[in-house]
Formats: sequence, C-alpha cells, structure tokens
Amino acid sequence: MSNAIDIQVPDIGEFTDVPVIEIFVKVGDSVKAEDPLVSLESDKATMDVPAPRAGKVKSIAVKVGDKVSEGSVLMAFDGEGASAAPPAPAEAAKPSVSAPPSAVSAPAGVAEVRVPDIGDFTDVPVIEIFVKVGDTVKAEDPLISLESDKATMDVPAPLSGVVQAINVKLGDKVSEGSVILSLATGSATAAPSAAAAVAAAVDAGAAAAPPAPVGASGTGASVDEAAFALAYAGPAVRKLARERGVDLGKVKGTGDHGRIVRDDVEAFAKGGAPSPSPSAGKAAPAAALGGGIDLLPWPKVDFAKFGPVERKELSRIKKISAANLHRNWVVIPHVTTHDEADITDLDQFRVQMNKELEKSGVKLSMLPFMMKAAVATLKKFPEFNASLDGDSLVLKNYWHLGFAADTPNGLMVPVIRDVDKKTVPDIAKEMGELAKLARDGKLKPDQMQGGTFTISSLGGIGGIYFTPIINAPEVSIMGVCKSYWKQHSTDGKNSAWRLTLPLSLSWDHRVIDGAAAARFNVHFANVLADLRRVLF
Ligand code: CAO
Repeated sequence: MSNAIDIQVPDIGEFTDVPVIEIFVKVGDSVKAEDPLVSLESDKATMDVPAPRAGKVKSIAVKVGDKVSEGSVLMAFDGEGASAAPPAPAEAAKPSVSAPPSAVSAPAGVAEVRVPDIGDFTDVPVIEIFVKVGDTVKAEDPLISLESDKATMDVPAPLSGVVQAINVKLGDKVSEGSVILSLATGSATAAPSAAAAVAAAVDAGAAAAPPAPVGASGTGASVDEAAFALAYAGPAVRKLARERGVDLGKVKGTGDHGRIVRDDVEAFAKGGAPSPSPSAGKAAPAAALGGGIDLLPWPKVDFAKFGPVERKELSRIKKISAANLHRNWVVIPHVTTHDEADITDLDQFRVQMNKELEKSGVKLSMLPFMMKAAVATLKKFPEFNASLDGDSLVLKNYWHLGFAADTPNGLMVPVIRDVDKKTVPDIAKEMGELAKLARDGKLKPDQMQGGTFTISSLGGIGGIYFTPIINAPEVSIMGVCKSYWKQHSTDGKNSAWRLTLPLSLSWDHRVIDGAAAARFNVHFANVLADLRRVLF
C-alpha cells in the first residue's frame, strides 16, 4: 500500500508568507535526505528547505511565487519509497550546524553541533564561548565566536536544546566539521531551524570574505571571494558552486532579478551559456535592473609575450585584506572630502613635549594628537562613530580607534581602545607597541577588533591627498598625508607660512551627508589648530 508523506516548511524563525523562489525537484525525482527541495526568500535571507529523508517526489503542492509559512505543505513523498529508505538513524539523531534543517522533528537525543562551512579557513581560534553546560539555548542563539585573521564569525545553534557538554575551550583551533558541543534535544525542540543553518552559512561567507587559495576550487581556477559573497544566490546554489569550483561572481543569473540558479552553475561549470529558465524571458540582466554588477571578465594577458616576468604569490594578509577592501569598496558608497589643518602651533608643542619626554623613551609623532582630536570630533558628530545595522544606526558610546599600519606582509589595522581616557604619551606608547606587533606578525585578533573609527596616516611617507577605503563596519575613515609649509592669508593682503596637514575623510553616504562630512573636517582641523578645543 502506498501512502504519501507530507513535507512541510520547517521552523523559519519569525518569517511568514515567504515566497518560494526556486523548486529544485520535480514529480518522480528520487531524492536523498538533505537534498535541497525548494528555496525560500524573505527580505532578509534566502533559505533552502532540504529533504528531511530520502524518498520519491509524489506531488508538488507549491509553485514559484507562492507564499509559505512554517507548516505549509510543500510536496508529498511516496510513503513506500520513504519507508524503504529511511534516514540513517545516527544522522537524524545528530544533526550538525552545517547540515540543513529538517522539516520533521528529529528524534529526541543528543545532537552534536559542528563548525559549519567557513570558507577556506582552517584552524580558526575560538575567541568566545557564549554558553555553558546546562544552558538552554534556542535555535539561532550564538554558541561560539571564531576569529580568522580579519573576520569574526558567530556559530549559532542549529536547534533548540540544553547544552550537555562543550568540546572546545577558548583558544582552541577549529575547522569545518569540528564538534563544538552536544545539545540534548527533546522531541518538541528537535526541529532544526532553517534560519540558524542559513545564518551560519551566510555570516561565515559574508563576514569572513575568506581568500581563495589559487587552485582551491574544483576547476583549479581562483575564486574571487568578495564577488562570490556578493553574488545573488541561495545557499544550495552556493554549495553547488563550491563543489563544482565555480566562481559565482562570474555567473550570470537567469532567475528572477538575475538570481543565480542551479542550472546557471551547471552550465557555467560545463563552460556553456546558462540555459534559459522559465523566468528568463522576463528577467533583464542583473546590471540593467540595478541588482548586480555586470562587468566584463578580467583581461587575461600573457605578459611574458611582452617581456620577462616573475610571479609572486600574495601574502595571506594581502589576500584577506584584498577581499575585505574589495567588499567594502563595492558595497559602501564612498565619498571623500578633503580639507587641511593648520598644525603650526601643535607641531611646536609636539617638538617641545618630545624634549620634555626625552628621558621617558616615548616619542610623539602627530598621530596620537590626531587621535585625541578625532575623539573630540567624533563626540560632536556621533554618527561618524557608528555602524549601520539594516535600517538602524548603532551609535557607540566608546571610542576605540584603529590606525593603518604598513607591515612587510601588508596592511593591518590595530585598534587602540578607549582613546578618550588615555593621554597622548600613553597612546603613542601603545601605538608603537601595536605597530611593532603588527610588523612582526604577532597581533592577536582582539587587538584588531572593536574599532569605531580609523586613521590612516601616510604622513611619514608623503603624498597630499588620497581616498582611504572605509574599514567596515565603521562608517568613516580619516586619511592624512605629509604636512607641508604653505603661505596662508586670511585677508588677501598679509600672509604667513603655516605648517599644513592635508586631510582626506572618506564617509559612507548611506549614513553621512556631505554637509556633515565638511563640518566634521572643519571641526577636526580646528581642534588640531588649537588643541585646547578638546576641552569643549
Ligand atoms: N607630516 C609630516 N611628518 C610626519 C607626519 C605628517 N603628517 N606623520 C608622521 N610624520 C613624521 C614623524 O614625525 C616621523 O618623523 P621623525 O622620524 O623625524 O620623528 C616620521 O614621519 C615617521 O613617522 P612614523 O610613520 O614612524 O610614525 P607615525 O606615528 O606617524 O605612524 C604608523 C605610525 C604605524 C601609522 C606608520 O608607521 C605607518 O605604518 N604608516 C602607514 C599607514 C598606511 O599604510 N596607510 C595607508 C593605508 S591604505 O593602503
């Protein structure tokens, strides 16, 4: 006797009426447990619903565009096929973070929570553990935080339960698949959360923007991770792209609004053009819709044809910062406002203070003074000391300032905490220590975290103006170049030579307007011209 098993939408957090954007199977298909069945897209996330068990698709109850919520029936599996091929009991009892959610309750038991796909990172240190044994956690609650060289990733709970054992401690190095902890799950709490699994995958991908070692993909081609992270595609398609070694950033989507679907990846992997999908007729190219970046392929040139060449692999730091800089440049609408500050008096004061501090061993450059001036200015203009979180601005009541440090391996940004509470010599001393650690490759992750604003100084080198790239999730960055003597007149008749510091403030136009940026620069310059203004 054949009876059908309904496959329903699992717990997808608070989302309701979420459109079905892709159906991966058709009637008659045999699927394995965890194969993706459909993709749902809320305004915040794309979620795949995987098969809760192996089976044969008997009927499909939804079509693309239908809106569904938790419990909506998506399709039916053939009961006979399903009972003939039940999910492996061990797998069902031990879902992992990287495993997709199940539409049916997993049996009560102990679930091992593992590190999900975190790109190409391995041996990533655990920097924070948010739970302890005995804690009750809900699906999506953060469990631990991992820190790669430049990004922090939280691993959320894939399902609700009670923490039974924790397998990691602070400082332990973990990779994809490492067991983090065990959760005791009751039958009522055992349905893994789609949102949690998706959050892990999306966060890791977006935050880490990990560098792709050349040849890491199946095709041997290098993957532009920043473009991969920005590509408009669901988790299953991303997974498929990873498996096939396809650089998603290069794939043209034929789904609605240019979304990349499985066929696009398969076609790209085969080297062919994507086959037209049912929606392709109405879908304009991504760039035309403003939903993506439709660029020409990177020029491939045999440079050796023109003269002798050498090939040098980028350092790990350079690869990581390249991916982060690329993302920040592409995602943030940057504008740079230039100004200049009269630092004649401040520089005299600096020289005088250096004489007085000679025996202490601390030497003051202009940068620690700029840090104090920046804090005074940030306090007047709090939206510059903030981060964008969806439609809200998170204003920070602390002033941790990063400074760009040039190191043999590439650019690093150490962070000096609580600059408002420190003296100029304290800041100079700490800056010297952090810059040395950076140059020696010994900076710890927490010494690069928590920054609210960054100063990038090329003053010791040269130049007049440049466009610094904002260090996301910050919203502005101050670039300064070498001070120079300039004849200055306030009335057009009399003039004097003044030591002038060129300023270049880059700001996120989603958060900051041009007038505010100009006022910020004016205030910053006024404080540098007369440091007594920090008292006001
Ligand atoms: N105008 C004129 N002289 C300046 C100056 C300025 N704006 N800023 C610094 N100087 C002088 C210093 O006083 C020092 O002079 P002395 O040797 O005579 O004492 C000299 O230049 C070297 O200073 P410094 O660079 O060692 O010290 P700093 O505190 O200014 O900067 C640090 C420290 C770590 C920020 C710097 O060494 C560095 O790495 N800068 C590069 C940052 C960078 O790469 N930014 C670009 C990021 S975008 O790719």
